[in-house]
Amino acid sequence: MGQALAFPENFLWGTATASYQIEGGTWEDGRGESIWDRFARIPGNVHNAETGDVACNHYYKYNEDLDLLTSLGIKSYRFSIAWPRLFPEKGKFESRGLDFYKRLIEGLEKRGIEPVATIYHWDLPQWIQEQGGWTNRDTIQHYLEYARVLFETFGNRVARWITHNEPWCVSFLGYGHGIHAPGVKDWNAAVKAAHHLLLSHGEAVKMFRGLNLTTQIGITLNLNDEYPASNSEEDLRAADRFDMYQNRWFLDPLFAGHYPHFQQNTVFDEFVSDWGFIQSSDLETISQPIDFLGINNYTGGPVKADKNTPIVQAVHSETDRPKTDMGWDIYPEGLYRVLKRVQSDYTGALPLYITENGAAFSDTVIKGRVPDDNRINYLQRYFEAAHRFIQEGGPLRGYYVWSLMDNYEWAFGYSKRFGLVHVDYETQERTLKASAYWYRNVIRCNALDAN
Ligand code: IFM
Repeated sequence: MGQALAFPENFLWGTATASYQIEGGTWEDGRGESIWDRFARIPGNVHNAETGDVACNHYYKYNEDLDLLTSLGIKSYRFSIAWPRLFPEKGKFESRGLDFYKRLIEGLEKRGIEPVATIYHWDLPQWIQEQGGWTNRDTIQHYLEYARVLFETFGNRVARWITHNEPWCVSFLGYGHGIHAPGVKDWNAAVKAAHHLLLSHGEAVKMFRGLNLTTQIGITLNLNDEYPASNSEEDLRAADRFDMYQNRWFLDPLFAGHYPHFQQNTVFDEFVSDWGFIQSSDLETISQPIDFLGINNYTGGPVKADKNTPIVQAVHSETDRPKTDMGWDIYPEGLYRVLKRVQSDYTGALPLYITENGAAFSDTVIKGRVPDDNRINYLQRYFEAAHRFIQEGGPLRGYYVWSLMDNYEWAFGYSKRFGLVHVDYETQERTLKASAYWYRNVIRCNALDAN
C-alpha cells in the first residue's frame, strides 16, 4: 500500500438506486402501470421474463434499507421517483404514491443523509405511452405537471434534482434499438423522443427557477470515452460518429445550444427526413443554465469502422482489458478522460457529480460473507481516476456508487448483481458484501489507499 489519496472535505460519497429496479409494490397504494410493467411481460424482452413486481421489496423495507445507508456512512443518497405512483391514469392524482416519498425523504433527513432525487428514471406511465410516449410533444406537459407536484411538495428538501437519468438509454434503447421499454424500433421516433426528453428537461429547469427554489437542478448523462482503434481515416470517422451518437447528441444541445454536425450531416440523417419537430426556441430552452451535471460512466473503448452497423457504422474493437459481468471493459482511464473532456469542452467550472459508477459481478454468499474483491478492485481504480481529476483542479463534488443493493437490471432481469449489498430474492435478506465494508472505510477516512 502506498500513501492515502485524500478527497476534498465535504466530498459527497453516495450510492444510487432507481424506483422500478428496487421498489416492488408495483400494484400498491393505487400505483398505475408503467411501460416496464408492460414491456417485461412480453415474452423474449427480459431475461427469464422477470418483472419488477417484487424486486427488492424496498417499498416495504425502505427503513431497513435506509439503515444500511447509515451503517455505511453514506453522505448522500440518490433515488428516483415513480411517476405512475403519482399519476396512475390520465387526469388522476394519487396522494398515497406521493406519501411513500414523504416517508423516504423524512427517513433520510432523520438519518442526516442528503436526498438527491431523479424525476425520471425510465418508468413512464403506460397511459402516456398509449399517446406516443416521448415521441409526443404533449408528454412534456404531463412531465411538467408531475415535476410541479414534486417541486411544490419537496422543493428545497431535495439537495439536487435530476430531471432525467440517461436520456440516451430512454430514447435510443427504448425507441431505436427497442431493447428497453417501450420496445419501439424506429430511429425517427428515437431522435424525436431524445428531443422531447431534452426539452422537458429545459422546461423543468425553467419551472424550478420560477418557483424560486434554492437547491439545485441538473441532468444525468451516460458518457463514455469512445476513441479510434487506429489512425486510419475509417476508424477516425467511426469514432467520431460513435462519439456523436453516444455523447455529443446530448452534450451539444445542453451546453452549446445546437445539435452536432459531422461534415454537415448527423448520424441520423438517413432515418429522419423531417426535422420539423425541433421548433424555433427549443434549443434555447434546452440549454438553460443548470447547477451541475451528473455523469454516469461504466465503460468505453476503441472504436473501429463497420459499415454493417446501422447509424454509427462502427463497433467497439476487442481489448485485453478485464470485463465485468455485463461484458463491459473495465477502463478507469476512460472516466478520467470523460471528466477532462466534459470540463474542457462543455462545462468549465460547473460542479460535476459521478451519479453512477459500479460493476456487476456474479457474487455469492459464502458462510454469511460476500467476497467481491473484483468489485473492490474496480472501485479502487475508478476512485483513483476521479481523484486524479480533482487533484488537477477538476470540480468533481461527489460520487454515487451504482448500486446500494443488487436489483432489477432491466432487460437482464435479476441476473446481474451491481450492489454493495447482496439481495437474496427468495428471502429478501440483505448481506453486506466485502466492497460495502471497504467503501465504508473509504468514506470514514475520506481517502483511498494508493496501490
Ligand atoms: O442499472 C442501470 C441504471 O438504471 C442506469 N445506469 C446504468 C445501470 C447499470 O446498467
